Order: sequence, then C-alpha cells, then structure tokens
Amino acid sequence: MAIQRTFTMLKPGALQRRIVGEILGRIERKGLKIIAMKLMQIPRDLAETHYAEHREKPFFGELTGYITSAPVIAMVLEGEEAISRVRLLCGATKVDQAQPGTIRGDYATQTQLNIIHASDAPESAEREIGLFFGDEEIIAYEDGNAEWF
Ligand code: FUP
Repeated sequence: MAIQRTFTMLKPGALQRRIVGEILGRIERKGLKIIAMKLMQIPRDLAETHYAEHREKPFFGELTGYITSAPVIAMVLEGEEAISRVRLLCGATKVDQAQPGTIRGDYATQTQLNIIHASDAPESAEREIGLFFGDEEIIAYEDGNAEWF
C-alpha cells in the first residue's frame, strides 16, 4: 500500500445536474484528501492533449466537444492507493457495465457523458496532474485529528 496522487475531473454534466456535492461526498467518505481543486472551462487544445490516446477514435470529436462545453471541476486527490480507489468509486467506463453504487453506475446515462474522469495508472496520474495544475496549486496538509481514517 502506498500513498498516491490521482487526477480527477467532474465533467460538465456533474455541474449542470447539480450533483457535485453528492460526488464529492462519496470521494471524501472513501477517505481521499483533496489537495488541489478548480472550476475551469477546458480549452480545446488541453482537452485534445488530455484525451490524446483517443485521437483516432470515432468518439474523439464528441468527447472533446463535451468536456469543453461547460465548466468542469479538476482535482488532485491523495490517499492510500488513491488511483485504484477512485477508479473503483467511478465504476466502469461504459454505462452498461457500470455497477449500481458507483458514480457512473448511479448517474451516467450515456458512456460519452459519463460524469467523471479519473487517472487509470501512476503514469497517467502524473501526466494529467501536470497538464491541469502547477506545483504551486497543489497544497499538502496534515489530517489533524481525523481519527476515523
Ligand atoms: P476512462 O479511463 O474510464 O474514462 O475510459 P477511456 O479512457 O476508455 O474513455 C475516455 C472517455 O471516452 C470516456 F469517459 C467516455 C468516452 N468513451 C466513449 O464515448 N465511448 C467509448 O466507447 C469509450 C469511451
């Protein structure tokens, strides 16, 4: 077990549907620590860089169009095994495979609009954190008396 950092993004639908608090509640209840967060409208070039692995896919235009269509909330989360734990909270990419009880399983109605992004590996976490945040925007802090961790 190791403390990891992961990049997570609540996509436009989360803000438009007013479910940001509900999703953040799930993230906090799992014990993840928010160490960076911002509301932003993603420029198209950043969207295309972020999803560069999908450049040749048929859904690339719609995917980048969607995530640039309204603001997102970009975050860096820290915690034990944060990368796999946040992915577990998110659920499967495809709506038909996302289990009830997961964020996508409970809220996503179309794969392309699947509410949340989270890094899938240490390399992508490092790359995505660097794309969205400068070092000065990431704030480390102690947990204090949070004995319930
Ligand atoms: P994930 O890491 O779970 O976000 O999954 P991917 O990187 O495979 O997909 C990135 C985004 O592309 C998804 F969030 C939604 C979109 N997508 C589609 O629209 N159709 C697909 O078949 C696969 C992904």
